[in-house]
Amino acid sequence: MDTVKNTRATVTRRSRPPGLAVGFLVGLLTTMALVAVFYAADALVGTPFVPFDVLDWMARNLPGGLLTFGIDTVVNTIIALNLGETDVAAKVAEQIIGISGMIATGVIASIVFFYIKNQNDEDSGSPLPGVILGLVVGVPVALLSLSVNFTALTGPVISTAWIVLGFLVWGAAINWIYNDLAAIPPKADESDASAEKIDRRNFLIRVGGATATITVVGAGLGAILNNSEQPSITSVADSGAADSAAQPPANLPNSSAGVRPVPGTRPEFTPVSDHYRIDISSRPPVIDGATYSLPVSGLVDNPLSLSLDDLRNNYEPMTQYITLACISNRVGGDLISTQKWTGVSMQALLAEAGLQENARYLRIFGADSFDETVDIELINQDERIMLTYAWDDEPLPQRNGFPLRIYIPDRFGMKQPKWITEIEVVADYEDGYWVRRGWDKEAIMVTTSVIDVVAVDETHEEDGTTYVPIGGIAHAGDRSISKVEVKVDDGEWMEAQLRTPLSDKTWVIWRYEWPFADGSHTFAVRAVDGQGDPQIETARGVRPSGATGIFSVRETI
Ligand SMILES: Nc1nc2c(c(=O)[nH]1)N[C@H]1C(S)=C(S)[C@@H](COP(=O)(O)O)O[C@H]1N2
Ligand SMILES: [Mo]
Repeated sequence: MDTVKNTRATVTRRSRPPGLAVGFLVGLLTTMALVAVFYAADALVGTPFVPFDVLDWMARNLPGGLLTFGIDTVVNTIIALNLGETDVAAKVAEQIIGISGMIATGVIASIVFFYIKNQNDEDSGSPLPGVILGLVVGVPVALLSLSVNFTALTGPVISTAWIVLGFLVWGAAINWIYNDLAAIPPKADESDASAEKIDRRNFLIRVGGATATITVVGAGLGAILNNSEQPSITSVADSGAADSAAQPPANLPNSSAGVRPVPGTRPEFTPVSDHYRIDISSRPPVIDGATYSLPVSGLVDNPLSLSLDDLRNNYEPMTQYITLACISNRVGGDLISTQKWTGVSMQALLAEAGLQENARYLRIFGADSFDETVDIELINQDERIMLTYAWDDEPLPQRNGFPLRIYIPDRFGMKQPKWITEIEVVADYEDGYWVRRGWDKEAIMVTTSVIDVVAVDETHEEDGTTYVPIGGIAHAGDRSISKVEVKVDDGEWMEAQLRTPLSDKTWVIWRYEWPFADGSHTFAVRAVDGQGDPQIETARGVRPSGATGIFSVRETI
């Protein structure tokens, strides 16, 4: 046995070692196969899908600025390429980044491995270097997955073992491929030099075929399983809400409002399934509502443990029409939606828990390791702050925070945790998840207005003039909207009509009848909030306090 190995080693030394380009190729092929196997196993039995964990770990641990830069780049690309809704496309893009990141890691590790093996010609073809490669990459990745993954169905031991095993096989395969490549016997004369090349090439083609088969079968299997599972996941989560989603509720509080939305304006009430979704994880947490209970602990006289039924039955329900927006929403962006929220006033909950004298803040934790801090003073002043359990009279959808999320008027979404698992009453302030990453501590909603449509199909005549209705929304947190004005080209700012909104916390639908003139025009809009403060006209990016600036659109009519 020893003799054989030595012979191979001797041969290896004399042969030209496989180049780093081959290391690249082998890394690419084997890592893609590994990703596919992880993907299929995830779909099959719910083991962690490593690339998403790596991404989620990066999201939580990279400096906030860097991460935001990454997200911004993705969102910019989506907007530039018109790839559809920002939230959906951003999630897909994040997942692609995660998968590419894992493949890049595997490729780099493989190149380094080829390099080290090439330097070290005493190597005997033993499996040990492959094991080392697998452990060096696999163990850190397994630990990282352990620290962020909360959606795997397998427990920590099996999950970790599975990831390490996957990387061990991957490392062993790279090592084996290297050794076989290096051992392909050199031929003495010139004409055979090309024969060697062909041998190696043939070998690589076989390796390529094998890994490609694993990749395609794994990815295909995973995709089929995931697709067939999708409906059951959403039906558990949305539990019937989807049915009512297509139609807005019949009895909206402003159904008698005189000013009608211009056709083409976004729906005044966002169907539940169309509500935007932004959160820090590749996959939203899944929480079992039947066994769920919410601990309210810390500086309280009566620590609480509240089931969903407790919240629904033992407290006065409170319903509010609310427009929620993400602080990352651009001027005119789609990360803003309007829903009917139902829950329990935080004032009632805190009264029941009995605050101790030094109680100042609530630390609120989400199942995805998200957290925020709410000032108790703010709650004392504002009974509208509520623990929300329903949207549109149905349990919260899974992706929007089932079973519980908080509502805080006038604040961007980043201040309002979803999937709440714990509320702790504390004495000292602590920055929340996005605040620690450089975003605004208060995150007060910025006054904004948008043109949704210049309705050239809806013209009407009056006294010989043709009017084109222009429509859109304006929003200012809970400050309501007192005025919207539209400007065409270099004309005057002209006042639009305001439709009675669903509530003083929702956006306002507006319309303006524009005396038609053909050609190419620029339409702009601006709003004033209910306190008389005009929206900020200076263009400013989303970070750290939300985007400002005038929305405008150019149209040729
Ligand atoms: N637990 C948790 N809560 C969260 C987040 C999150 O990532 N995790 N994201 C926040 C942000 S940034 C926004 S904009 C809103 C979005 O709520 P939605 O997805 O229901 O629209 O949730 C907030 N609450
Ligand atoms: Mo957000």
